[in-house]
This record gives sequence, structure tokens and C-alpha cells, in this order.
Amino acid sequence: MGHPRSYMALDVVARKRRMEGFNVLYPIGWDAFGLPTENYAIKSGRKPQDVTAENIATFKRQLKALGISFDWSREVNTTDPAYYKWTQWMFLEFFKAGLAYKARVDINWCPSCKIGLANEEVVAGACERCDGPVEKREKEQWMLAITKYADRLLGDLETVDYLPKIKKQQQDWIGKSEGAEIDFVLNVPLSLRAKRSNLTPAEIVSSSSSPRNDVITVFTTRPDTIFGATFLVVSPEVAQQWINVGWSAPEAVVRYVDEAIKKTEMDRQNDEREKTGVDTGVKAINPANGKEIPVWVADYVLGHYGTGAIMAVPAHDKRDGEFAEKFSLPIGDGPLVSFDEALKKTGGHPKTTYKLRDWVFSRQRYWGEPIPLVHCEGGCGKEQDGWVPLTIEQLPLTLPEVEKYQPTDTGESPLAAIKDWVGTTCPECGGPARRETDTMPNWAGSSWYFLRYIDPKNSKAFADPDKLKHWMPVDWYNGGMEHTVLHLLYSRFWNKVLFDRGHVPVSEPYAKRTSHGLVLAANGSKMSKSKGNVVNPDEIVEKFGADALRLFELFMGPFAEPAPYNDAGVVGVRRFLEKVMLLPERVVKKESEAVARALHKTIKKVGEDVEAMRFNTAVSQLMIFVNTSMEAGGLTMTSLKMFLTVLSPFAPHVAEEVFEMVGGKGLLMQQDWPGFSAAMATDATVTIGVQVNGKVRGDVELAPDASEADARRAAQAHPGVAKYVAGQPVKKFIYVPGRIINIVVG
Ligand code: ANZ
Ligand code: ZN
Repeated sequence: MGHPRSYMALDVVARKRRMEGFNVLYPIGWDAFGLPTENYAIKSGRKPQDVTAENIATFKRQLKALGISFDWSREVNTTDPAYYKWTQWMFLEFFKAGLAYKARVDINWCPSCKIGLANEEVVAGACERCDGPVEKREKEQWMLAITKYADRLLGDLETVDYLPKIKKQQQDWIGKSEGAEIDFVLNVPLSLRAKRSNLTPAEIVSSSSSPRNDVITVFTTRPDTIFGATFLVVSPEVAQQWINVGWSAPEAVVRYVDEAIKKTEMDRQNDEREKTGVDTGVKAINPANGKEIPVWVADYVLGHYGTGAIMAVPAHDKRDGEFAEKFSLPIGDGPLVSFDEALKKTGGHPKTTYKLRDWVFSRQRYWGEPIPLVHCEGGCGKEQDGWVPLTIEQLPLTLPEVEKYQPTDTGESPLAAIKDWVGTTCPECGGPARRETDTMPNWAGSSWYFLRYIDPKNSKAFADPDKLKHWMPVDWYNGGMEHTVLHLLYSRFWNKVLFDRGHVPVSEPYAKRTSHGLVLAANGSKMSKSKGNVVNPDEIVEKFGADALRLFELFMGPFAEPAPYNDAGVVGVRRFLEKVMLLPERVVKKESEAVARALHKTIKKVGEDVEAMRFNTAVSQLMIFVNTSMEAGGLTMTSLKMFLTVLSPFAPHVAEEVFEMVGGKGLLMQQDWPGFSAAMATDATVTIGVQVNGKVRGDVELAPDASEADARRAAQAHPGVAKYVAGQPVKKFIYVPGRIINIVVG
């Protein structure tokens, strides 16, 4: 019920725009690699390929039953080798641009799903998929250098039309922070001097400035508070590096670091947690006032943000304050100075950091695109640690069809066990080579599918450049909020890399991004299989018809807001459709002025509402028109046909049926979208509030002298009001023309 809502909305837009004469590309495809399918296939002992084909057939049947006007000739499937050939080719473009590299990174590891999870797949320390505990593990992974694009991904948001909350999510995830890096000279006790090397800890602390001897570099957004810096805190990761180079750290420090390093970052960033930490015994000098201050290690400082070390200012920073209080450290109340002055006093320099990390781009799972690289045993690909790309002729590198593809306990990809697949020859020297056995994450195929829709059958290129030029950017992209953070960011990045390499004509792939609210269960909770409250669209279509389902999902409330499913609502729109079926019986030679005005108003309002995604009020206007024409003595054949034309994007089946009944030629969807007379569409109206039991629940537009029947009709058609009136007897209906409506129910 959730997916259809988004498709129906854009179907209305697509149908309307086609009728307006636009060349509309409204496509659909299957992003079908990934864990849910793989886990289901393993559980049921079947091949993911077969499960996928079966699921696609089901979805396709359901979508077709709803009458959504997708261009099925452009259907794509990310698991089709003819599609993922190009995903692999694009990966090699990243590789050739130096944007794909292998690194050992900490990942969130779910021991039960046996998979590395992205940060947002970890909810309160638990795996989003199985609810089990998540550990941190270090793994060798392919990475894509999205951080190199951080500035552009942020800056170019200025050039696109996204819902404000979507823009904000992109900004927050990129997390640009402007501040400064400041060096603190260390008073290093002899015991901290490295025994096995000549390095001092400060040389190991990561820093973009060239590290000087015996300093800790901190990143701060508040250099102005430097006089209040009463201690330093290093992350467990930095302390670990010190230990690695031979610092004989106090036993308590070693123990603390060991424990802290295992925790997930999510866990460590939870501000509700009791602060923990240990004094390292090292001292540093505050460069602003020359005072000696202690250096602590604590897990609330993250190893991979900024420099992995902070100056703690308990007087101004909440976390530092709590820490100081717990460990009785001085609070300090030094004066605030200006940013520039602070840097001058300390020799610090301005620094910008980002929260964004590089994209972990490999999975040790079966059901994904194989990474098209081999490791040459003869020494080719020296600059890339021996990795050599396949040639385009060798693509697609297809996933071997095997019986056993279970994830392994060691975390190694199941493909590694297929010896005759792994062993291959080097594309450069023809000598022996081993294939990469990791596969791509489920984000890969969905990072560029909009490009494939433009030219889905092309076997020479992912799409013809002229066609790309004609269609790109995507004019309007609507989809769930669950994809407005990572998928959106990844696909923007992907497109920019292709743009920089001359393969696509625009740098931003989507001109406009909107989103719809979830369809909830009747009691307002999320529909989920485990709760057994899922409503299957098949049943609604069977019982009430596809158009009733379409209208209901569009009428159920403001499009961007979540809304609960309820049977009564479907019954209501079904009744409306039955009235529409009766309209041919109400055709008259001459209609009243009220009907003519209502028609023009309807054409105007529906047209405007569709563009602004106010589908609910568009539907309510369609309802008002039908009621008006029935009560005001019928409508002319011309008016009926015009009404059916504007109804058709919403309820295409019923509208086409009635059109045929009255002898309409061709299909409504081939008619022109009707125009309206501005004079007829605006009658002098006033906006008056509608109260239910004394509380304002919406307002309606009425002629100042509108009848009580009109007022009642308008009030009850208002979705915000209907919600509070539905299913209850109306005890009293108070109407003061031009002023107020109050409905008393109960
Ligand atoms: C001193 C200070 C005083 C700070 C004050 C804040 C307020 P954002 O805006 O999120 O970038 N910080 C720096 N590196 C950190 C790390 N690796 N782990 C945890 N915290 C870190 O936050 C930047 C601020 O977060 C920095 O500025 C630093 O604390 C802290 F009144 O420095 B501040
Ligand atoms: Zn070779």
C-alpha cells in the first residue's frame, strides 16, 4: 500500500502532463540485488535469481492492475547482466579516476546476518534487519572517495528544487563544519617516548597540517573559547596509536582503550550515556595562556572525526562540562576572544571538516554485482596494489550460478569458495590472476538507473549521449523518505563522477525531489508483516476496484504526511465513483450557472493542485463538482466530458468507461487538458473556518451567500474536517454565512 501511493501520485502528474502535450517519460524498474532477497532465498532453499523473477512478476501484475501508466518498454532490472554490465563499467570508471581504493576500515558487523551494515542500518546499537547486537570489525573493503565531492554535493544543493527537509538531510549528512586546527605542545613524560621507534605520539596524530614534534592538533569550531580549555581529550584510537608505537601506557589506559575501541560510533555518540575516561598522565600547554593542562582519553571523542583529539572547554561545551564534573576537572572561565585573535594567539589555522565518510563499497555476500577486477600475480597494476580492471569486452562479469552461497563466518565472500571462478588470467599480461570476490552493495545499481531508463536496450553504451542530452536532468523525482539520505547522495555523487568523465551532460541528476508520507495501518502504526497488519492492495482492488484504491490513497490526507489506512475511507471514494457512473443520466440541454462555474473552478483547482501535489484537495474538488451538478439540476454533455477529462488522471478506468458510455471518441487520455475561463473560475468567495465541536479543523471557500446545503457539503468534503466527523451522527450544524461553520458530533 505504501509503494503504490507514490506511483499513483506521479501517475496523475504524468497523465495530466501528457494531456497538456508534454513528452513524458514515466518509467519503472527493479532494484533487486540485496539482502532481503538473498536471505529469503537461503531460507527457502531457492536461487535468488528465481525468487527475484517471481517477485517481479507479482509486483508487475499488481501495478498493472492499478492502471499506472508506466512505459513498460523501458523496464529495467539491476540484476540483469545486460544492466549490471554498465554498473561494472561505471565502477571501473571510478577505479580509473582514482576514486575506488581498497582500505582496512572499521565496519559495523552483524554476526547474525553476517554482513557489514551502514551506520543508518544500525538502530540503537542493534541490527535494523534482525535486531541483534552489532559489533565493530576491521575489514578490507573497496571504498569510493565520495568525500572528495563533499563540497560540490553540498554547494550544488543551491541549484536544485528539493523539499526543504530533504535538502536539510543532505546537508546534515555531509556535515560541513568550519573551525580551526590548533596545536597544543605536549609535556611528554619519558615513559611516553616511543621505545621501538623515534616517533613521538604527536607525529602519529592524524592532522592535515604537517605534524610538529610533541604536539597534539585539535579540531575546534570554537577557537574563541580557547582560554577556557582546561584539559585535552584524545580518542581511544589516538591513544591506541601511541601504544602501537611503544608508549608504555598505564595499565588503566590500555584496558580502557581496549574496551572503548570495540564500541560502535553510534553508541559512543549517545549523549545520554554516562561519561567514561582515563587520565593518560600526559600534560599539554594551552597556547593561549601557557597553562599546563592534563590529557585524558575518553570514548566520546571519535577517532575518525577532525583530528581525533579535542580541547575540552567545560564552561562552554555540554559534554566537556559533564566530563569535568564527573572527574573533578577544573571548569575554567577564561575570556572569550574573537576567532582571528584566537588563531593569532595560538598560531592555529582555519579548517573545514566534514562528517561525510568515504563510501564502503563492497559486501562479502553473493547476491550483488561482482566487482570486475583481478589481482595479477605477475605484478601488473603496480600503482593499484596489483589490481587490474577487466576490459569492456569482458563485461558483464556474471555472477556464477551456484548451489551454495551462504555467507561465511569468517566474513569472506561466498564467491571465494568457487575456485574455478576465482582463478583466472590477467587482462594485461595473460598470466595467472585471482578475481576480486567481494560484490557491490545494493546501492550500486540504484545509483544510476535513471540514466538507463533513457535508453534501456542500448548494448553499446549505458545510454546514447544524444538521448541523455535530451532527457537529463530528471525533471521530477518522487519517492520515499527512506531514500532521501544515502541513495540520493550516492546517486548524485555517481552522476557527478560520470559528468566529470564526460559521460553525462549535467552535474546534478534530479531537478526536483519530493516525497510522500507512509501509508500506516488503521491504528496509525507502521504496516509490517510481523505485526500482521499489512493491507494487500490486491484485496482492495478485488473488493472496491482499482480506481477506488487510487482515489483513496490520494484523498487520505496531505501527500507528504503519513496517513492511516481505513476501510471506511475506501467505501467513501467508491460511493463517489458510483455517482460518477450515474452522471450520464443527469445530462441536460441547459445547465445552471452554478454548475458552469463549478466546472471552471474544478478545472483550475485540479490543475493547480496536481502541480503542487495537493492531491487530496483536488479529489475533494472533483467530489464537490459531482454533488453540485447533481443538486443543481444536471449538467450538459460538454461539461460532463470536460469533467471526465480532469477526472481521468485520478480514476482512469471509471472515467474512460463513462466516456465510452456517452459516445466519446478515442480515449480520454488522448484528449487535451481543458482550459478554463478565469472569470468563471473565480466567484466572489470568502474563506470561513470550519469547527468540529468548537475546534477549528480547516477552512472552506464559499460564496458569502452560499446556502446551508452548500456550506454543509463543502465542510464535510474537507478532509481535515471529515476525519473528525466520520462515522458519527451530526447533532447540530451551525452556519453563519460569511462567518463560521460549527459541526457538533458525538
Ligand atoms: C572546543 C569547543 C567549545 C567545542 C565549545 C564546541 C563547543 P561539529 O560542529 O559537530 O563539527 N570535536 C572535535 N573533534 C571531535 C571528535 N573527534 N569527537 C568528538 N568531538 C569532537 O563539532 C565540532 C566540535 O566538536 C569541536 O569544537 C570539538 O569541541 C568537538 F564551546 O572545541 B569544540
Ligand atoms: Zn598481469
